[in-house]
Amino acid sequence: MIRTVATKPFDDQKPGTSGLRKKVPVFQQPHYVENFVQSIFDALDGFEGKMLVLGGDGRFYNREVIQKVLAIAAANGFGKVMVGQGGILSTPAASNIIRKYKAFGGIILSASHNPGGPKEDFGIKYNAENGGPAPEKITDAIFAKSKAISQYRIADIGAVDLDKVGTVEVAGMTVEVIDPVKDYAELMESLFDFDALRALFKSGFRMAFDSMHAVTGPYGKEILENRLGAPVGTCRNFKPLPDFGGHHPDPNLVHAKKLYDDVMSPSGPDFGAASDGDGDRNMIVGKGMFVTPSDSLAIIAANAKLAPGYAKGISGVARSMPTSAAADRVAEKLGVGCYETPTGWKFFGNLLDAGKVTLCGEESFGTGSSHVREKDGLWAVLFWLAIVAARGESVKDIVTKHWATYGRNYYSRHDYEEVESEKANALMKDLGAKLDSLPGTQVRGLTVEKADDFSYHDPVDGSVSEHQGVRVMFAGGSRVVFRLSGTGTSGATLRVYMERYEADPSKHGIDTQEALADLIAAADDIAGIHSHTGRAAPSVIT
Ligand code: VG1
Ligand code: CO
Repeated sequence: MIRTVATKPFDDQKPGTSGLRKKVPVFQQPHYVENFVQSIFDALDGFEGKMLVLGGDGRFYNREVIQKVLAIAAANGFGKVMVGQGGILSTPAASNIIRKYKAFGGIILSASHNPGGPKEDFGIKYNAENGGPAPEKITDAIFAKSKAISQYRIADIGAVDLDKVGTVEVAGMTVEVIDPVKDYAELMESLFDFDALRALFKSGFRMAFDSMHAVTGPYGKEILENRLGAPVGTCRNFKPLPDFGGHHPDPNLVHAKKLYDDVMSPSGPDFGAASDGDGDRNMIVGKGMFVTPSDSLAIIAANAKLAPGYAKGISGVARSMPTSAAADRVAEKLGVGCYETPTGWKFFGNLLDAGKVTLCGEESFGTGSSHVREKDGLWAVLFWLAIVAARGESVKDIVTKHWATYGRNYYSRHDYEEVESEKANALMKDLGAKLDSLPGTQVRGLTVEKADDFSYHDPVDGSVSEHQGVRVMFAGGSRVVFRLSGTGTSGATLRVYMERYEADPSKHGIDTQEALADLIAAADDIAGIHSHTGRAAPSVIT
């Protein structure tokens, strides 16, 4: 039976950088999930009888919301929903399923790298038929619908058994429960030379892959240990848990510190990698060398031909604005296009669809390619393994040689988390007001050349996205970028990104924070971080 339920709008259902993210208790309010899911469907046209892909990162409340989405999709006239077994699909796997089986779109349940649990974070995101996060046009329409909603449609379908692979009919709609790993593993096998990777592990190469108790556990086990023959034990924390074992499933030097320390220890593995809650981020560590995500993009671009899926070369590279310009130098040398987009993977979709770029990356541990329309953690790990296998060199050698060829972009991001929203907004407002007066001034010995608020003109559809971050550029190519996070769920997070280019190889061994000390000080002088927020130091440095 299909019911129409009267409801009232919530005023806070505006999707952020990557979908709607809130604390679990917010989602648990009566009608909250139903309103948002109905608003998604209300913003779309022509899905009658078509297929929806559905899955999540397995965090707390995942199963409940899967059941709700199934019931609302049935009532709204979808013909079929393909759902990952146990309600599980990593974000890149979901993107692949949407593309491979030509679905109308997909709903991904995740708050990515944010903690999970009854009092922690949850999220809902809509991806379009290209497999990528809905563009702003759609997310704006969803928000508009959510502010005007008066009813939703839901079918009484009872609980669908999510644990049994197979097909069932509910309220005139087909639900197919699929193996969440199989299609993704096949895709990886089509891009990389698995024989070469098997040989690498056979030769005694040792790695550790930390899934941080999040969604990539089963993917890592199947691909690395089962298919590539990496020793059992290569995959750590591989059992997805609803609360990620109480940790932040965020692969960086703070939250994956143990992995980093293990790889750095002389008796530890040669190579370490980690992924986040929903499997789209990656961290790469070699012995004696942490690879910054910005460098990772550049190095993958420079070595792309070493993987069979990219043997013909790449058409171009795109990076988010705050990401370092390391990839730009590679694109220039290769003679391919290079694009700078706002933060968030949704801005890469048009460039990928138009064939303008093959590789994309963000400083926030996100790397990906045209194989799907999301960033892809395990893909990046396999790419690094492929490069190591083909070159027969260590990660450290690969990175230092890259710097010697292209120069090094020293890079760091400082996050000030859970700042009171009014204080963060005041900081950005004051900063915006002084932009015009900055060029020509001196700060800590640096001359400001240009200062602006980044706006993006999409070269494919002509759309414009404004206020995407304040950039202060200095003579010599250094810069500082300021923006507020669009994924946080409490207070505001100020992100400050610093970058300095160094061409001279004899100066490539400096500690990053030291190399950027003048820029770090200049950022505070310019934006008054300390005086506005009362914070003497960032909460997270990556
Ligand atoms: C952050 C990152 C951004 C990334 C986004 C989603 O956004 O900075 O680069 O695309 O998270 O990543 P923000 O607005 O908080 O800076 V994920 O792995 O959460 O899907
Ligand atoms: Co993520």
